[in-house]
Amino acid sequence: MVEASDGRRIICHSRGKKSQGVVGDQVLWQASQDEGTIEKIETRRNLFYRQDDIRTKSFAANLDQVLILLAAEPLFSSHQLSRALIAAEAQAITPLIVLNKSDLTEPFAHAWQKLAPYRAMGYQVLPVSLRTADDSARKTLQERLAHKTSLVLGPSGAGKSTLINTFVPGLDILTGELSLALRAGKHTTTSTTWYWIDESRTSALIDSPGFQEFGLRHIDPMRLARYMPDLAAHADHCRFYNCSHLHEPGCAVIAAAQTADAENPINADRYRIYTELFAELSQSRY
Ligand SMILES: Nc1nc2c(ncn2[C@@H]2O[C@H](COP(=O)(O)OP(=O)(O)O)[C@@H](O)[C@H]2O)c(=O)[nH]1
Ligand SMILES: [Mg+2]
Ligand SMILES: [Zn+2]
Repeated sequence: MVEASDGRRIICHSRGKKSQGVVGDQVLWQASQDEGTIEKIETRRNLFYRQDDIRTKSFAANLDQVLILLAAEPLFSSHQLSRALIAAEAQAITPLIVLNKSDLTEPFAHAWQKLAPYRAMGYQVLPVSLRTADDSARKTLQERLAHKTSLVLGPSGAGKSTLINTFVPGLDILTGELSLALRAGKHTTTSTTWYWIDESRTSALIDSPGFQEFGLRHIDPMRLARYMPDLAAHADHCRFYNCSHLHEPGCAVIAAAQTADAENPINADRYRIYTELFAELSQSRY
């Protein structure tokens, strides 16, 4: 689907057999009766994708930020969150973490605390309650989305559909569809959709499934630490320039992970995530 400069949307076919275009691409296209042909895909500013053992799955191109939507309930996984953050860092795309369901007081306090290491390593975390009238938080979020293209990622039940409904006037997509889909034994949607959230069409949200299996096979394990800001802050001080931060003597990352009260400590959970990912990414290299 191509959107023309006047806002019309046209079904377009690619020249080759396989479609190379992804959501967010800028293309040159040519009309042919009521449909069209994609002639050229312009050079991408960035491409956000995941990769498992067999395939590469592109989420979207030309992004300004990745909005990682988490919720107080169901409680998010730090491992999954870290994977998404690493993928964003690897493409130099700014992540924005949004923690939804602040109306659920106790679970929210717990989730907020669980995000403390992420705030300490420099990530912004915005608290919101998308379902209730939480106008100031919503306004802050709206400001952060203005004049940007944001890819929305998050586990099922976090409130992605609610977010889109909140910001897209007149839209009413199904929320809470996970439980329904599971009951019917169906898979949830696999398509990626672009939504303008303002009339001037300068701010967009991209809704995309795929947070659950976030393959990072494209990342060299020896570069992993530099995509984890809490580890990266120490990695320059290791004795060896090619330190894996797993067992080397004089490793500043291990030292920081072992010192609970250091100025920039590495949370035990995060170091464990690092070692798990390092093992996973080393294994899958040929
Ligand atoms: N308590 C509470 N529930 C919410 C909030 N936002 C969304 N929900 C509910 O959480 C469930 C999952 O939301 P949905 O938007 O479908 O999540 P998705 O799976 O990420 O698309 C739905 O029942 C929503 O009504 C919120 O701010 N507070
Ligand atoms: Mg949904
Ligand atoms: Zn080291």
